[in-house]
Amino acid sequence: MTIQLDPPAIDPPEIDPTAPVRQASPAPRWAGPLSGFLAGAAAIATGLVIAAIMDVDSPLNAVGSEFIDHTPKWLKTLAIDLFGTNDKLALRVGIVTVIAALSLVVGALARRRPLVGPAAMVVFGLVGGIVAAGRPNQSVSAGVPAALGAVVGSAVIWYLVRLVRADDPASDVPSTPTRARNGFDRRRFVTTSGAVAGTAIIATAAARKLENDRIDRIRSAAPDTLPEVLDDPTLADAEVMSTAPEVPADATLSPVTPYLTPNDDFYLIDTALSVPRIRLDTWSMEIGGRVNTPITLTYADLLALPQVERIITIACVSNEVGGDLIGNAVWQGVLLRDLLEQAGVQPEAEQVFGTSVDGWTCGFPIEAALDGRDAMIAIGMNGEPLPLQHGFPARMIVPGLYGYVSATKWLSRLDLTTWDEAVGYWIPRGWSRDAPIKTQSRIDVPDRGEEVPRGTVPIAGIAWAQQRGVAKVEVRIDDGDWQEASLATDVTIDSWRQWRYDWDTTSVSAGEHRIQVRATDANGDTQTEEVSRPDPDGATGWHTRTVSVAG
Ligand SMILES: Nc1nc2c(c(=O)[nH]1)N[C@H]1C(S)=C(S)[C@@H](COP(=O)(O)O)O[C@H]1N2
Ligand SMILES: [Mo]
Repeated sequence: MTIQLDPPAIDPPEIDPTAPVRQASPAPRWAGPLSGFLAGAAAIATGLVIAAIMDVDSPLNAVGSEFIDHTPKWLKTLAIDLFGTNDKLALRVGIVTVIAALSLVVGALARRRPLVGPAAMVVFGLVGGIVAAGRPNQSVSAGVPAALGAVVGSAVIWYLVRLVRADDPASDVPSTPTRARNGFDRRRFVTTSGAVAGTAIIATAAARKLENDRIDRIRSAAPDTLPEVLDDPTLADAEVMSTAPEVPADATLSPVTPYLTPNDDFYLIDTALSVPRIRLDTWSMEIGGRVNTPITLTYADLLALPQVERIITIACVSNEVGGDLIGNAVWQGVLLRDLLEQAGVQPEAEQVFGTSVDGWTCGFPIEAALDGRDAMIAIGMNGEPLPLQHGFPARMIVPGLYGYVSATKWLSRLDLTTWDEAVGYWIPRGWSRDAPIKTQSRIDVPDRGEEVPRGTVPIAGIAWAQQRGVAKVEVRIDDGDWQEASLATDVTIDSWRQWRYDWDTTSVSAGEHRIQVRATDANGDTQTEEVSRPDPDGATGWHTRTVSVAG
């Protein structure tokens, strides 16, 4: 016998006609990539703010610095060609773009396979953390910001992707038993995304504020004035005076280039993505290596030593012919030879090897410290304590050598070593070990392509041959005879010399003309016409400018 059950009577569901109709629809295609992007942004912002609080380099900067250290020469040259001295900004933008692109892809993939999201964040965190902890003078704690960034990034991507997947056909997200699937909750996704984006922006702004505070703290630890430079009253010879020679008004002949370069206009070249973490109260530098008695110097020690002032033009080896990676300043500090004499240099020493607080290095021949030139540990620049970007608290300045072999900023150590024992930062990267500054000259006016009037047109600029001195500057128009330019008063052989030539354009043809300049040093050597690139040891060739004479 079969029992037949009556089907139970079911009431038809009550429908509230005023309730909004929720359509069960999957999330739009961009929701996955956006989740990835926001997770990446949250991870980076976390890394920035935690690093700033902990006062360590951010994972982003650490990766950038690592990249700088491993950039092949062709790429560095290309970057400088394309971006000039904005190459660091370009690097930052590049890194952020790559991380953003990867995050978008991760987000898209995570929609199908949710574990990809946190897994990718962990990989980002590991890379950032290991690189940060491995930077010079860093400990494992420098890896913490990246680790926390990975945790936050993982949480964000996991949560957002879960919302995105809510109504995907392939989704394995269980729907709550009490509620039927009601589709992608757009409102919740948008509010959560907005909250993540807003928090990331606030965290980034906070990190930037903390970084600025850090820089202000270093700056405010610096004294307002430099110790006095005192001349020995028994000496009359300007060569051995401690003070710099008075700069006569006629040291300047170029209408656009002051004889002394103001600190704010002075070129800046270094590998540091942020000002190194200087703490003046604990900072000291050591002169060590192959010396009889190593010397440790605090900032107060440096200030207390007899001071000298020297006018020295420093230049970057990367300076192209006609380029502006050169500047002239009054440097104040302590003569290196006096300190080396005190330390007692051992006979095996071949180079003076500088190391900066951030681990950059360079070395120059010991002769350059002892041959009578004024190699110095500088603490002042144009009458002020060294600006932060120029190496505060102390840097090396060696007349006649390009900066990359001599001018260590943010000094930490000077070691007397052999050439084999230590190799400076740029040498394995394709630059010469020995790098005396080459004699060069530059046209500052008229400007490239400028239309010059009929009459007397001043052509002026600078010329330099540090340690030898500039003896002659000549100018020629088109391929005419070389004409001697007038030279400004020679202040010192270690600084540039300005020159000027008055060009009479009354009877030259209208249209384009080519101006060239060349300098001759005090040994009688004229700079070579042969054009060569800055690498490996400085550009050569005559600076040439085309201008046009009014019709
Ligand atoms: N610590 C450190 N010092 C450094 C560098 C650097 O990258 N790091 N660059 C050198 C180079 S290549 C040059 S040309 C000079 C530039 O000095 P400036 O930036 O004060 O003009 O600094 C030198 N000292
Ligand atoms: Mo340089």
